Amino acid sequence: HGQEPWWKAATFYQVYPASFKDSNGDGWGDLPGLISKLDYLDDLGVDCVWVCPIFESPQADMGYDVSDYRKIHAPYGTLADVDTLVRECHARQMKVILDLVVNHTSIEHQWFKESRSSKDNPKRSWYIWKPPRFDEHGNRQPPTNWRGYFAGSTWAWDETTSEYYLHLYAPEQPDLNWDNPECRAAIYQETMRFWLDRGVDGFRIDTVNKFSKHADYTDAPISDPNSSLQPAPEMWCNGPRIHEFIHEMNREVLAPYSAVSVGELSNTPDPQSVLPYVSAKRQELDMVFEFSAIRLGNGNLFGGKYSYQPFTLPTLKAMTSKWQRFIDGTDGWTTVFCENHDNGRAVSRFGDTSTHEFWRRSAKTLALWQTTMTGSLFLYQGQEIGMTNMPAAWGIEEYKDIEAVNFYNEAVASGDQARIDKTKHGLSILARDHSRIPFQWSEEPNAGFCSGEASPWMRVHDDCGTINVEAQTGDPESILEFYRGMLKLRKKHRNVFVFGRHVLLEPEDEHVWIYLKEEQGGDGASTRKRALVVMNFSREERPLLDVAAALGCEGEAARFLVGTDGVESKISSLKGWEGRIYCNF
Ligand code: TEU
Repeated sequence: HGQEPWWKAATFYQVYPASFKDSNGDGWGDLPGLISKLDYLDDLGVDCVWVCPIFESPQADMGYDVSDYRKIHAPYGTLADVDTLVRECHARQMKVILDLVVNHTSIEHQWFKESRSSKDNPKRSWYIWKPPRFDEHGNRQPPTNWRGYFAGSTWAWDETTSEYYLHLYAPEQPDLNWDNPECRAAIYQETMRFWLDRGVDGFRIDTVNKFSKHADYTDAPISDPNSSLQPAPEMWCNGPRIHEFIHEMNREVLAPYSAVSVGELSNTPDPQSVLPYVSAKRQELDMVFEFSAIRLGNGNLFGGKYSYQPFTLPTLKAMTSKWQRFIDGTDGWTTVFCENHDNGRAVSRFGDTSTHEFWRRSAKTLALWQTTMTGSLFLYQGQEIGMTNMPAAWGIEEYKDIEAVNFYNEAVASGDQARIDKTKHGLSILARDHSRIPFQWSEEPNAGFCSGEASPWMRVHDDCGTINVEAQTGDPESILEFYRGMLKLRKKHRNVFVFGRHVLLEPEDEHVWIYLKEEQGGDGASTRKRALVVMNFSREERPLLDVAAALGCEGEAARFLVGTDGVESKISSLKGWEGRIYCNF
């Protein structure tokens, strides 16, 4: 795979800048803080840093509401700090990508201020405006019955011109109208070329499949008879012109700069609809995040999101395999991840935090899972030390995210205690807040995230005295050192782990997860390199299958490669939450 682009075998690391490292004692992470930790990321084995939105923003949705794409939100630092970040990353042979949020802007963006000022403003059609409807009593109603992602209607009434504007997320996040060519040109120029000219290497593109809306703006079918608002993702996901827009963006900006692109693509469970985005010959995106596996446990889309749905290991395996295999035999590419800033912590959701020992073992097994999968690997800050969800004992006031707050308030407004309890329970597992609390650097006050005198913008985890970078550095048993080793191993055997074919074995086993990774091409099936990944996703000891037979080789040739317990275990059973890799090379 010598000719493969750099981003395929790369390890990406997502930084949530508000919570990574505060350098000036205001309790809010910043760019100088991030820069001071680049050696840490370099030592871990990171090749590319993805920084979540740092642009000027009123922070209605943590910077996913941008009021000026060419300015930095002051608490993060300055443009000069971004230049330093780019330089310091490149000096370490690391790349850096920014978050591109162009489905919507903030209501404070100049474009929107102009657009809302009058119906004949030149930027009026840069956003999506519609007249009201009226019910039989003559009451004003929004143009459609659509429910937005953060609860409530997707339409906000604007007095100035007596029309509604569309917002799929918060009312503070009006949707841009991609059908307007001047608007698209401004996006390419001001939000993309501006940063590429400053040396950034590409973008994670927010909500990339929602730029083209279905033009008819009709009501969504009733799926929730108890509500006047209905989920309507089919009205705005993968719309009629989406591939035209993404291809244009590629031709206009991404390709000329050789910029890497990873699109965030939700509500698209059908592989046939995902492939066109990532098929190389179509020249759209390099790769996308698909969320079926990471969304397990979420209730149905929209209103029911925080009604927790337990799931089994076979379901997780099936989801994983589906999205490992969907590029087989195509020219597409995929991503590997189990955490981000929009989901609860993986060890709390897919692992076991009931005891210290199970926490450590299961976090390492999750590491084994992630680092042996096909695609570009994305780690989320804190995953490498096994950071967990916020403690169950914390009150609802510790949840700061607009989505969590709105869903909770909606439940409270219903007056239905069962619904309130259900929502609280769901939030305790799934809320976006869990991944947004301060990073745990050390056992110092405020976990070393900010100075002891400062008050961090979110509460620091009670467990930061034991779960932190300092405690794990150099400890051969630690999650952090395990990640470090696995990231090296993944690259060393990239033909197997990064580029190999994934084959699921024993799909119905409720406790043990087993898959083969097989090098593609080569001289023939018998000499092809193969690895067998076996992971016990339960607390109890489980029998190990016949490894040599599963690898398709004679007993002598099956070799132990690595395991979560470190040294080779001769025991023919797996301890609770133990994982191992065997191979034929
Ligand atoms: O998220 C887009 C999105 O649709 C979901 O994945 C999101 O997590 C939400 O919880 C759905 O209920 C992206 C960003 O990752 C997210 O942080 C932003 O809030 C959102 O876009 C709006 O910009």
